[in-house]
Amino acid sequence: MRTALVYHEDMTAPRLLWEDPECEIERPERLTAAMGLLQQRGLEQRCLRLAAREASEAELGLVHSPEYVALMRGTQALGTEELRALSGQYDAVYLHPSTFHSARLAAGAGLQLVDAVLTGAVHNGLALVRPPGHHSQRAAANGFCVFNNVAIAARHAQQKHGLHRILIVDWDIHHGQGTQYTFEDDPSVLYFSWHRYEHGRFWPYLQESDAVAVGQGRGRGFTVNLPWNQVGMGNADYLAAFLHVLLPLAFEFDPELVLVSAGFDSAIGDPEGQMQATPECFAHLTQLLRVLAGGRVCAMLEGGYLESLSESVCMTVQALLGDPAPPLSGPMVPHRRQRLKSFRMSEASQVPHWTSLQQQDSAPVLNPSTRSPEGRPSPLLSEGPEFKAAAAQATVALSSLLDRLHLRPMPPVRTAVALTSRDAALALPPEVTHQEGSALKEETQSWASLHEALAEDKAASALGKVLNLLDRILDGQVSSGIAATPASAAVAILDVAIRCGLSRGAQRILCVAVGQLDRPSDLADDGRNLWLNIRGKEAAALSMFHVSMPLPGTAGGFLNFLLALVLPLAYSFRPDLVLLALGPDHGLQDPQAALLASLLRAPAGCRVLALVDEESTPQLAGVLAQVLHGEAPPSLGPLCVASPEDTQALMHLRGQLEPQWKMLQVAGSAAPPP
Ligand code: X5A
Ligand code: ZN
Repeated sequence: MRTALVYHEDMTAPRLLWEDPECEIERPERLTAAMGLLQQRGLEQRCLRLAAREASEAELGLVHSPEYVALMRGTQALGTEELRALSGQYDAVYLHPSTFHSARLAAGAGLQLVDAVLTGAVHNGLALVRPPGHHSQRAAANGFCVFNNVAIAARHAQQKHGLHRILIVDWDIHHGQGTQYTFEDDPSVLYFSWHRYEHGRFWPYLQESDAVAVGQGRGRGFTVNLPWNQVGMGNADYLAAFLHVLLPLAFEFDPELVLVSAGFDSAIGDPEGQMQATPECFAHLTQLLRVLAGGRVCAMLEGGYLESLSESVCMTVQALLGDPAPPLSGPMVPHRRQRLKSFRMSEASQVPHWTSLQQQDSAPVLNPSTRSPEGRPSPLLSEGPEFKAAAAQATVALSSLLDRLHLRPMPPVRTAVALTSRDAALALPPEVTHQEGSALKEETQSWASLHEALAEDKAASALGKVLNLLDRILDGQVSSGIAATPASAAVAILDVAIRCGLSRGAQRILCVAVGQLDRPSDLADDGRNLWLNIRGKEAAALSMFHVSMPLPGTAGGFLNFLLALVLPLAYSFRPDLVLLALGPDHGLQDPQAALLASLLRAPAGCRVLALVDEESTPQLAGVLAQVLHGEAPPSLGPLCVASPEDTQALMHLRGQLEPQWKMLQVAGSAAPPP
C-alpha cells in the first residue's frame, strides 16, 4: 500500500442549523459523495484506510491559542441560538454541536497522514476532512474553517519528526490567509497559494493576498501568492503556474515534505471559483508535486462545493497511487493578460529571494511599487481573438466531460520491459512485466531495406521488441515500456518507431532524444512529430517541430530546461505517445534521467516508451522502470545554480519558440509584453 486515505464518518455530522446563503454550500454530502465515488471507482480499496483520530488540545495548541481552543470546546454544549450568535462573530462560519469533535478529527487526520508518510508506512496520502482548515487563524474561525489542519500538520512534522523544510501548496480557489499568517515569518515553511482575487474584490478581500505579500522578517520570500484577477482560468493556466512559478522555487527550496491544501473549488463547475480547470488537471498537479520531496505528498481536503468535487478527488487519489493521468482537455493556451500581469508580479516580488528566478529573468521585471492598480474588473473573455476561441472551446458541458473520463480504460499492464542484459532484472520493481514478444521477422526485415543499420541480427531483434512494445502501448494493453537498443541502430529504431507509431493510430509523437542522436533526415516535418534533441550540438530551433539544445552543464540548468522548455513544449504539443531515447552518451545522472522520464509521463497519458542503450547500467533501467511504473523519482537534493551559458541557451530557444508554443509564454520571457 503506497497511499493512505484518512477519513472518519463523524466528520459528516456538522451542518448548518439556520438560514445562511453564504454557508449553505459547506454540506455533509461533500464528504459522502467523494467517498462514494472513490469506492465506486475501486480507488478506496487500493489505499491504506486509516480511521481519523482526534487531535489532542496540545496538538491544536501548535497553532491555536488555549483560549480559542477552550472557546471551541465550549460550543459542544450550546443551543442553536447561542451557536448562531457565536458564529456571527466570525466571517463566514457556522457552528454545530458536533463541530468541535469533527474539527478535532480533521486536524487529527492530518497528523495521522503525516505520521504515516514520515514513518514510511506509505508514500503519500489524502485526508478527506470537514471542516476545512486553511482560513482558520490562531484565535479565529474563518471561511468554514475551525482549526488549521494543514498548519497543525506542518508544525507537528517540524516538532515530532524534526523536518527543516516543508512546502505547503494551496490550490484551493480561496487564499489560505490563516496558513499565510501562521508561517509568514518562518523560512522553514514555504507557502504557495493561488486564489481568485479580482484585484481585491473577491472574498476574503485582503490586500495581503496580493503577490506583493512575500512574508516577513526571516520569512521574506517564503510566502508566494499568485492572485487570479479574472475568473475562467483553466488547465493551461494552472499548469503554467506550476511550471513557471511554483516548481522552480520548490526545487530550489528542496522540501522534505509537501503538504497540499487540496481545495477543489478551483475546478470547473464550482460556484465559488468560477474557474474552468477540469478534474484531470488535479491528477497532473499531483503528479508534478510527486517529483518533490521524494514523493512525500500529504493532501488534505479544503473547499470544493459541487459535482466536480468527487471527480477531482478521484483524480488526485489516482495520481497519488501512480496511475496514469488522463490527458488534459481543451486548448493548452494560458490566458495572456493573466500571464503577463500576475505571473510577472509574483515573480517580481520573489526575485530578490530566489536565485533560480534571478537568472531566468534577463528581461526587466515590473517593480511592484510601479504597478498601476486596475480600476475595472476584467470580465471573462475580454482577451484577444486567439483567446476567445480557446476559452469557448474549453467551455465543455460538465456532464459530458465527466462521462468521457470513465470511458478511457486503464491499460492492464502498467510497465513492460524488454531488456537484453539479464542482470537488469535485479533492479526492477516486482510488479513490472517482462515483455518476451517480438514483431514478425518479415516486418523487421522489411525495415532493413530502409536502414542499413537494421540488417544486423542484434539490431533486428531489438527492433522487433520495440515494435512489439509499441503495438501493445498503442492498443492499450500496456501503459509504458522500456527496451534496450544497440548504439549503432538507435536512430534507425527511433525512426521506424515514429513511422510505425504514426501509421498505427498515434496522432502526435513526441520524441526526446538525449545524446548525439540526429533526427532522421527524411522524417516528415508535418506537425505529427516533435523532435527534441537534448545534448545536440547547439541551441537551435530548426523548425517548430525540430529543436536541438545542448546538455546543460549544471543541475540547475537541466531543471530550468525541463520546467521552462521541455514540459511547456510537451504540454502544448499534446502527444499521445512519448519516445524517450537515452543514447550511449546521454550524459545524465540516474536521478536526472528518472526526473525526465517521470515528468514526461504526464503530457502523454503516461504512454512512454523509453529506449536505453544496451550497455546502460542495470541501475538506470531500474530507476526508469520505477518512475514509469508510477513511483516518485529520487529527490535531486540541493541544486547548483544554472551557469550563464545554460541560461543563455534556454532564453535563446524560448525566444525562438515562444510565438508558436503558447505554454512557453510567461513573465520574464524574451518576448516583450505588448
Ligand atoms: C475552505 C473554503 C470558503 C469560504 C467562502 C466564504 N472556504 N464566502 O473554501
Ligand atoms: Zn476554498
